[in-house]
Amino acid sequence: KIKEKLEEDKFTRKMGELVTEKHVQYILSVEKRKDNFESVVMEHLRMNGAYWGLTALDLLGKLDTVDVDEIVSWIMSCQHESGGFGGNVGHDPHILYTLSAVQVLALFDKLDVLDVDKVTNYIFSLQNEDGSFSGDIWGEIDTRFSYIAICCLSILHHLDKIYVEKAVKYIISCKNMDGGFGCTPGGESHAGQIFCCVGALALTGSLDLVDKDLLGWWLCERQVKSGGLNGRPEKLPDVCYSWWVLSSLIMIDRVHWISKEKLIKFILDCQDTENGGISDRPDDAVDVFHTYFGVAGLSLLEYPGLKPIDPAYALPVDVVNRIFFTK
Ligand code: GRG
Ligand code: ZN
Repeated sequence: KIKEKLEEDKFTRKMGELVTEKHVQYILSVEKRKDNFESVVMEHLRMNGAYWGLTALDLLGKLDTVDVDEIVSWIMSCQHESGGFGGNVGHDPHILYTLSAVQVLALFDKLDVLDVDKVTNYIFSLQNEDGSFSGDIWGEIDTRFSYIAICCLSILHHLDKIYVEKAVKYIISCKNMDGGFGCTPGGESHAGQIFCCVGALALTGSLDLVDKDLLGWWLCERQVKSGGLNGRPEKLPDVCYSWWVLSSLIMIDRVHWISKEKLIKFILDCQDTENGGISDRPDDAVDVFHTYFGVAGLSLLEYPGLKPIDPAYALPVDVVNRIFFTK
């Protein structure tokens, strides 16, 4: 028994552990602080920040510590007459913030405050002739926006609003020889874009169009010596790829091709164990983005005490179940 206990202690010391309460405090404090450097830089991304912070809180089991009505009314005041949402009050609408707004409303079971036709018409207005999506009226095209359109419409039960077949065809036109995907046809494979393309294909039931062994091989090669994952060959590991790479590996059923234990250790090593928060790499400064993706990665790795997250919707599994099985 004593020997067993010693072994267990050695393991915990080696692995460290998730300082849940510190992360909850860190996320809540970032939400309140409006005058620090991070908040100033993040001002235009507030809607995305709200999704990262609140989803992390939910995974940590602490969503009940925030004021739901205040957040919901702030979200609705970010909606533009076109139906899309801006990053903050008075900002121009963009598909990026529209997904975050819909996801946060889903977290709180408040999707019924939306005028669904208005939001879905906005998304449809961004689909181009070749099936691709622009991010806003200025026209930038990227497979990120294809994922967002499909994820958003799927949450709202309105995939029928767009040309799904054309959308899938465009995503496949961004597939590369290495099995990965880029942001437009011919664009270099990048783990972030791979998440978007694999996620969109998963949500439209088109994963049979992916060469799972070839892509799985590219994705599992992202794990470096420290256990962390990078986003492309020869790049440094970064906690956020624990989401982009890992969720993709799960969707194509190849997650057993990396070492889960080493990745858990890498993420735990990126915590600020004193003040809370998770950084991109050990000893860097923490931020909400990496705190969310660290926690979400640990959730995908089935770390004890965390709610499970859905790899395609990037929402807690219980939220996704509520969307599809209760109404
Ligand atoms: C709901 C989770 C969720 C996402 C919404 C916005 C979006 C859809 C997806 C973004 C996908 C993406 C492109 C992620 C990559 C972000 C990132 C870390 C980019 C950094 O790229 P580089 O080239 O860094 O600057 P590296 O790591 O290659 O050195
Ligand atoms: Zn990162």
